[in-house]
Amino acid sequence: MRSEKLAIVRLPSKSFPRALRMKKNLGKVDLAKALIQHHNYCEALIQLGFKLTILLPADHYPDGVFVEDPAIIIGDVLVITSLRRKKRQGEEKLLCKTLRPFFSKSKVFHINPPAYVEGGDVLVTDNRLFIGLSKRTNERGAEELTQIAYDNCSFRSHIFKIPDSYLHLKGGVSYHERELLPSGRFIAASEEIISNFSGHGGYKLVEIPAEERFGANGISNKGQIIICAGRPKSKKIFQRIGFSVREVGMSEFEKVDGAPSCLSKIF
Ligand code: CIR
Repeated sequence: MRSEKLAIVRLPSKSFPRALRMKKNLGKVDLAKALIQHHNYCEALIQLGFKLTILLPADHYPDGVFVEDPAIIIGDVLVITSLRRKKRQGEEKLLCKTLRPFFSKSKVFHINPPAYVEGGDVLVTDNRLFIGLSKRTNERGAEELTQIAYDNCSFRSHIFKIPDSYLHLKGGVSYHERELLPSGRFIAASEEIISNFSGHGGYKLVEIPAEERFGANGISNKGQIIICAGRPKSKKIFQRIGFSVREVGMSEFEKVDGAPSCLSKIF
């Protein structure tokens, strides 16, 4: 096993301001500011101890910076997914070129339409997957992923429908070192899941206030965590449970529904 975890990121491209977005009223994306924020994000990943691979911008894909979505990694298994929105289709192949050499051939799987799964809908814990059914991930995709995870890693999956107001599961819940951190409408679902397998390793549930959009989303390593700047309540909660918190300004990515975990693939 490698001593350092890798983090793959892709630089924002000139076309990034045309990225898909759920809300039109959050203002125009400022590309220069996005590049600075992305740089700061990369610095924070290095501070957390990740070894960084920075990929060139992909002008053809405005959302190509969100490398979390086209692939899912479960231990030594790589799953290349199928992205639901036409504008993003093709990002899978591009990212696969970078990821594939790290995995043995027999451990690489593909999910193909009409099955759809996006990485933002899949929370990988030490021994389980939580899969959100969303506008981007359908039942067929969730079932195919469940089978791959079970056959190759003996992971069980919990599949649940996420609220329509969220793009992806990880917009409302995250997992760090045995703590499951849900917010708002994800709390009840998480409680139910935990109570269903309390005999299987004890996850601790910590609630994140729903009013802080993306407050639950973060990337952690060795006791440190990166979260979006401007989430004072979430920050306090992460500190209370023992994390040293690094805040990164993410405003330009938030405008197009991006949060810290969306911008990297870590393994
Ligand atoms: C999209 O709509 O696909 C992008 N604008 C945002 C993707 C965010 N990705 C993520 O949460 N994993």
